[in-house]
Amino acid sequence: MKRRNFLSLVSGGLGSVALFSCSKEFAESPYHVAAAKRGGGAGARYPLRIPGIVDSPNGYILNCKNGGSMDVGGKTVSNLWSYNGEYPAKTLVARKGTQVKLTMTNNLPEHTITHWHGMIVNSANDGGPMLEVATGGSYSYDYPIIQRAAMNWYHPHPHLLTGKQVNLGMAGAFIIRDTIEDGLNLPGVPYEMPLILRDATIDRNGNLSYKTTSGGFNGQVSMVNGIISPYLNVKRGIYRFRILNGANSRIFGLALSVTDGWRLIGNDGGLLPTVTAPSRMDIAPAERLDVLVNFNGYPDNTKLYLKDLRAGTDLLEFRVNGDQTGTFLYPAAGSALVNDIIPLSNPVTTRTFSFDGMTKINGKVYDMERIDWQVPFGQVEKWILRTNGNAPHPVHIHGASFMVISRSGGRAQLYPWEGGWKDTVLLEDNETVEVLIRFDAYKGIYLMHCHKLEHEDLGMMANFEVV
Ligand SMILES: [Cu+2]
Repeated sequence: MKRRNFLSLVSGGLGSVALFSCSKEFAESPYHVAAAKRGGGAGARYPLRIPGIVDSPNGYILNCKNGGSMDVGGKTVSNLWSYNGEYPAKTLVARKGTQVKLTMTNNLPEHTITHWHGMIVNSANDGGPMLEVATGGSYSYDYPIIQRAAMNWYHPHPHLLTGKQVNLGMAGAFIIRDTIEDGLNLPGVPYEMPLILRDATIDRNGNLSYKTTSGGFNGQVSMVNGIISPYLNVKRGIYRFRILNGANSRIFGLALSVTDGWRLIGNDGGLLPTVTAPSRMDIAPAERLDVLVNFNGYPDNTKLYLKDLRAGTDLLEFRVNGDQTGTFLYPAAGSALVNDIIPLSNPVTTRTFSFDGMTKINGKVYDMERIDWQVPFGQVEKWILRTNGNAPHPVHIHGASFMVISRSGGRAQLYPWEGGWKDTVLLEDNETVEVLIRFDAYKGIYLMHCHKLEHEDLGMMANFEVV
């Protein structure tokens, strides 16, 4: 089939390309100069975009289209691919126990399908590559929300083209609410918002430039909610930031410019049992953090920063002015938050998965037609994820959340944001990570893959079947 020929062509052709080289095209871009000069909050900043909300999507239409324009902070890119013309796409919000009904229409010049990352849905609603639709087609989704409160997200998941479509602007947040969260007095809108982090390369024509490399896309500027060098006006009080790493490949090392200014309360799978206050949180593609930031006590006109310690940049500037209306939870580090998580234990079966090179799992490149293993419904299993090199590999599993129980080799530890329920876990070089997982919602075909999207598109993905 054509797909296989294309894959072998790509993997053969990329061997000679230097990874992370700065292209000539980019070196000439005015953004490069601006980005290089930025640091310590200097330079022009632009208002953070806060995506609009679609509450209880029922009949909502996600129109996938290309050729849109977007303000990225004082400049406009004109080759956006998007859901309904916006990046980030609308934040969908739905409560546990409700039904979601929406339709994706494909007005892109190539096939696509939309995946609900982190949502526990049956395989017909999961949006994997086997369900992709051609230009002019559509796909209707209809699924119940059966999981706890969390921030998930949606993005394209077609065969071979995921990295490109996400990079050109297709992604949005999906927030699930439930009664446990309701009882915690957490900040809501306008003091709660998604912060979708990513990187991008803007070419000299002012367009988004996506070039795939086997090492992963490495953009030259960072964006928060699609804005380069954003600021956010905040009031003295508590804010709830729902952070998503929406980058193709980049890992962010997040920190605040002040000491002890935040609390980690949740991650991929929702609220955590215990509140922590890590000074730094490294977040890989597709991982989420639920963070409370305390802006109390700062005089008017104070500026604080959300920093990326890996790139040495200030991702987002907070400008404090005035007082918040209402008072919200800001728990002490170490305090208990929720008690609805029942840990998995006593795995019946152990499976080992080796993430090999940049294209394979257990020595195999993805084949849409091949089911690589079967998992009994309702059974607790231990999955051992390992890599020998060519990491990082953020490993994502569809169809169930999992619990990370150990990491050996490499960093040889677990982090506070890896507690509770996860759907994506980072493997750095030489790391072995053990997770416990149980598929107890639906039988059917699901995916496991590297969420470095270039690795995914090159074949570091596998189908399995819950039976
Ligand atoms: Cu990978």
